[in-house]
Parts: sequence; structure tokens; C-alpha cells
Amino acid sequence: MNITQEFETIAAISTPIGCGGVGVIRISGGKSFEIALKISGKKELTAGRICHGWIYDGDVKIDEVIILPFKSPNSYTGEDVVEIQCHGGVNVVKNILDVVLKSGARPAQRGEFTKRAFLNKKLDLSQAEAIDDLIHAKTSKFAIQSAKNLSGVLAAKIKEIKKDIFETSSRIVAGIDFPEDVQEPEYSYLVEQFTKSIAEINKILDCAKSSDILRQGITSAIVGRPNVGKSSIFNALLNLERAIVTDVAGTTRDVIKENLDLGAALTLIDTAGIRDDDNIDKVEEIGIKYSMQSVNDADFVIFVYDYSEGFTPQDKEIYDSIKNKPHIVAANKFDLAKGDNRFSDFPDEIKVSAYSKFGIDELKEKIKNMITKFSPDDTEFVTNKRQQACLIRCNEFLNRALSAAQKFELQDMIFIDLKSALLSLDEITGEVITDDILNNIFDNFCIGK
Ligand SMILES: Nc1nc2c(ncn2[C@@H]2O[C@H](COP(=O)(O)OP(=O)(O)OP(=O)(O)O)[C@@H](O)[C@H]2O)c(=O)[nH]1
Ligand SMILES: [Mg+2]
Repeated sequence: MNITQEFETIAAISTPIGCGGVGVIRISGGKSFEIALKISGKKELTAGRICHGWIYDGDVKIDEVIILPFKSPNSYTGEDVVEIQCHGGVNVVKNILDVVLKSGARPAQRGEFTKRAFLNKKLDLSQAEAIDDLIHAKTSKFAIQSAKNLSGVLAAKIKEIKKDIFETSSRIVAGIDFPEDVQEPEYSYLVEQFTKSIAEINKILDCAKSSDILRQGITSAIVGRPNVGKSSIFNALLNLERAIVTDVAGTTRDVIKENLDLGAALTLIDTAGIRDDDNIDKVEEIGIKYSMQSVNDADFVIFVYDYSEGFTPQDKEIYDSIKNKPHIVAANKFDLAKGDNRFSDFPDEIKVSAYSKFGIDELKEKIKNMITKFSPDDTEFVTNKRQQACLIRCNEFLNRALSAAQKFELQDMIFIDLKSALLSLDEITGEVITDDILNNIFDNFCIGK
């Protein structure tokens, strides 16, 4: 492989800042080996051979480390790379990075290692974006889907579609350039080919909704009157004393969000109890406004009422305002109910007790079912907004080409649309991309990746 770009040597801490078993400092660029030799006092480093030693700042020993040298092009970035594994302490990694920077490297920017890997053709743009997805995946399911793209599933599909369009374009060009020797393709053939490519792209776009859900997850708001036990249920679902619980009506004043992984990422929101009361203060009033907003934004609602008190007219008022949204009804404080002879206000409500945890597992199951309704088990192709925009643009050009072919228009004109369609697909894998778009993509990465 030819390394086409020469860059300054960069370095960064590649592991999260915090205490851990191991911390990794990554160096990439032409001076990586020179720097590593200088700060370790080693005579030589052999690519692919792990080396044990110390890192020094002058005479001062900084840490005992393992050095992993990679020679271009066989590295993550495609350049010479040295990774230093040290003890995972906040200051240890920082001290080693400081020595590396003093010795000739400059701090890496966000995503700069992966950007170099892309520029050095170690991976295409869809694979680079998959790395970012993989790192930030909120659920194990999305991580697995992202790994598929990292292995090139989306890129391979795009390549396949491109090949078809390219072949048709070539036949059109041959017909235009050598009219005596080569017949221009039949219009029926063009219609067939374009219809096929459009369908292939639609197949990827059909997965867009599910990949968005897998990426961003689903949001659910817990709603009800004050004191019915919303925060208690919130805590019970999270298995965490996250929200403050008291017997004072109006305890929760703000929206509290937490993530819950029940297959797909669920953002669970605890809200201020809704009431229309002259005695409420300004803070609670704002809290109630936020509650309403959360209901609007949520994909589905968990409506809570106090079963021991029964379904009151105030409960009904709140229920009526959410009933048109997908929802689950949780009848809380079941432990306080005198027997279960009372007629259930909702036949499919779940009786729970946040206090004794009765029914919480059943509630979780119901939430899971709700999530399943929104998110499919699996999605063949994971795409992000940028990739979806490229696919939509490609289909617009293909649709124009299709309608031109159906009207037997000049094939020269059809060819222009096909060229644009191909360019849109090239943007997905990064064969054609502007610096602005590229910077925008890698700016979202973390430092050290
Ligand atoms: N016995 C019993 N008490 C409960 C149960 N759930 C909540 N409580 C009590 O009810 C009171 C109110 O609970 P919260 O969880 O703060 O209620 P909330 O709906 O969040 O109230 P606001 O934040 O004021 O809207 C507290 O004293 C809880 O201990 C339950 O299942 N059984
Ligand atoms: Mg509360």
C-alpha cells in the first residue's frame, strides 16, 4: 500500500481518562519510532514485537510500560504507530503524553487517527463512521450492527449497486461514442436496470427508521398526579435510588432522564406530578410545563395512578391528555390496596408496588414489548443521516433517469443523471468528499480515536 499523505506525528491518550488497569497512549506518524526510542531508552524497536521497559522524562522514571510498535502500512492509521500501554492512572497517562509531546509529537485532534486511516485508505468512510458508532453505541444490539458496517457490509452493498449503475452507464457511453459498432442499450433494459437499483437503495432506506431507533433509542415518560409514586417506579425500573422520593406532593420539580438497556436503548424520564392547584409555586409550575413537553416528545408514556386511592377525576384528566399516545397504565401502591376485589379501571393495567417491587418485572416486560413495537429485532443495514441523504439524492437521479428511459429520451441525458447518481454513492464511501464534510465527520469523534 502506498502512503499518500505525509503528516506531522501526533499523539493522544486513547483510553478514557480515569483509573483503570491499563492506559494507552497512541503515537502516529514518521517520528513515532524515534520518539518511542528516545523516551524508553531502548536501542531498537521491532515492528510487531511487544517490548517491555520504562518511560523516562530525562532521568526520571515515569512508569513501567509495554510498547507496541507497528510499521507503516500495517497499523491502524497506515503510518508508523507506537502504542504505549502504561498503568491506567489519570496522571500517569498524562505524564507519558507530556513526554511524548515534548519529544516531537503534537496533540492529536478529534478523530485524527481514524481520519488518517481513511486518508491512507485503510478503511472507507462508511467504515470510519462505523467505528464512531461502535464506540458510542448505547446498546449491545447497535454495537453489533455497527461492527457489521465496520466489516464493510454497507460499503459492499453500495459497491454492488454502483457496479450495476456503472455497467449501464458504460453501455450507454459505448453506444454514444461508437454508434456504428455498438448499439445503444434497449430502453426496456434501462428501465429494468434503474428499477432494480432504485429498489436496492430503497431496501437500505427502509432500514433507516429502525437504524435511527437503534442508534438513538426510544424515549418514555412516566406521567401522573403528584405522589402516585412515579419517582419510586422510576427508581425501581432502574434499580437505583436516582430520583428523590418523599410523601410531599410535588417532590419532583425537574425532568430526570436515565438510560435503561432493555434490548434497545430506552431513555426513561421521570416528570413532575401534574396538578392544577392554586398553591403550587413557580418552580413546580415550570416542572409541570416540562412534564407536558416530555409527554409530547416521548415515543410512549407510562401513566401512573395510585391504586389504593382509585382512579380519581384528576387522574382521568391527565389520562385523557395522553391516551392517544402509545401508553402503559401502571396502577401503583398495590400493596396498600385492601384486597383485589375492586374492579380494575383499565383491563390491561399492570398492578405494581414500587415499594414491594411487586409487578415491576411485569412492567419491564410490557415496556420491552412496547420497545419491540418501535424497533425491529434486527436491521440489515445501519445508516446515519449523512448516508441516508446521499442515498435519497442518488434515488432522485435514478428516478429521473428512469422516467427519461420510460419516455425514450436521449441517452446522453440519461447518462448525466447516472453520473450524478454514482457521485452520490461515492460520497457514502468517501471516494468523493469535500474537506468540510470530512472535518465535520471526524470532529464528532473522540480524541485518541
Ligand atoms: N406503600 C407504598 N408507598 C409508595 C409506593 N410507591 C411510592 N410510595 C410512596 O408514595 C410517596 C410518593 O412517592 P414518589 O415516588 O415521590 O411519588 P411521585 O409520583 O414521584 O411524586 P411527585 O414527584 O411529587 O409528583 C412516597 O412516600 C413513597 O414512599 C408503593 O408502591 N407503595
Ligand atoms: Mg417524583
